[in-house]
Amino acid sequence: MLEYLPEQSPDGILQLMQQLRADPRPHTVDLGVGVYRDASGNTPVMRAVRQAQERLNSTETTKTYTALEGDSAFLSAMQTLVLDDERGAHIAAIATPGGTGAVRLGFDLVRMAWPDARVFHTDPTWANHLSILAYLGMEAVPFRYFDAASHGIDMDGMLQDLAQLREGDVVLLHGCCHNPTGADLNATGWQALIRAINAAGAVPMIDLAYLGLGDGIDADAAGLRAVCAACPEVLIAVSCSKNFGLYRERVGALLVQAPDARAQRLAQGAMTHLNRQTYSFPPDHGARLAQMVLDDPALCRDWQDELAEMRGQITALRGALAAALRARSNSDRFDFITAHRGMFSMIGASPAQVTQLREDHGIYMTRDARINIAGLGVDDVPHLARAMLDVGL
Ligand code: PLP
Ligand code: TYF
Repeated sequence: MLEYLPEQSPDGILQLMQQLRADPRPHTVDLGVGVYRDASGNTPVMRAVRQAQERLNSTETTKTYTALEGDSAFLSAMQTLVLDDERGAHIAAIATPGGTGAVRLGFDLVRMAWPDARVFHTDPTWANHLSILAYLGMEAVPFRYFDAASHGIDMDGMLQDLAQLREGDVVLLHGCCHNPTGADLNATGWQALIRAINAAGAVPMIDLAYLGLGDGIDADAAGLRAVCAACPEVLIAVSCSKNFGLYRERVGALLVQAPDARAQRLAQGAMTHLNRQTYSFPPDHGARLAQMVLDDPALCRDWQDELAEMRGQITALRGALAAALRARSNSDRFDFITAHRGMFSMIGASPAQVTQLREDHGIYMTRDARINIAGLGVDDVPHLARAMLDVGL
């Protein structure tokens, strides 16, 4: 039977990493995969996470199964972190393996509830959103979002395209730190989006993979909290990979806001069922570490401090790169880099320029010219600025 399997196209981001590892040049710059790196190029275990891990090691008495929906203390901690509200909203929640698990099961839930739902997504969006939707046989509809000329958001185009929404369609949004563009909605943009969604009776689904890496936890969550205040039903796919540095532990959660107690019960039942059908119990070790950090005031403060340091380093690199480009180009046409948020910016290079940056300058980025700002060492900034102008940007 195996010979009947279709060939799969590889993940472009991970393929790029392999290509970089095979590059014999002594100095290369890895701006590919979205992983935070500190000034010495290291992706650290965060201090509070390490402490929680030591505490867990010495106090853990069992590894027996948790619950199908995941550990309840973890789910409460996620809900408090993300929503921070006292509205008594009806929230159903499951722990998932990473944010990707939450995205996947979120789509599954939509399909169970409303088989004809179309998923409207920003153009562009994270490639895995599209491959998961294709795998599930769900219809993906792009809507205009990124304006290549201004490197900001095409509000008029976005609202025109969202006028096509029908009841039961889903609008997939990035909570903050848009991947791949770096362009986020402002408060006015979120309100316009909410009006378009509610006018159609559509359902927002928010992918939240970079909470705290833009402007801070509350600022980064403001858009999605406004959505939750205004829309009866909301799906939120949370990842703890980047903001807790827990990448390989696979920590995430799917939070679903329901309009009433009955819908909450149905959603909780379906979500628990999806965990059971997919892998039974979600992984617990990393989730417990995140929960211990969030529930211990001292650890939580230290985590927030370290997260602020990470965010500060990204902001500083954005400022340094924009300044270097401003000086070299004698123009402000690269200032958009400081307006973007999170790890990524799309710098507008053509595929040919992306190739030239790699071949002539050893600078690796994805084909869509997305750079991971956190991949830059301080010494790489002038090199990148020079190379960008050299290839004609
Ligand atoms: N969504 C987006 C937009 C991402 O960039 C990522 C990646 O890191 C994820 C979801 C999920 O990541 P993970 O499954 O590693 O938690
Ligand atoms: O976009 C990124 O680089 C991150 C990390 O299949 C990632 O989201 C990349 C590829 C992938 C899963 C995660």
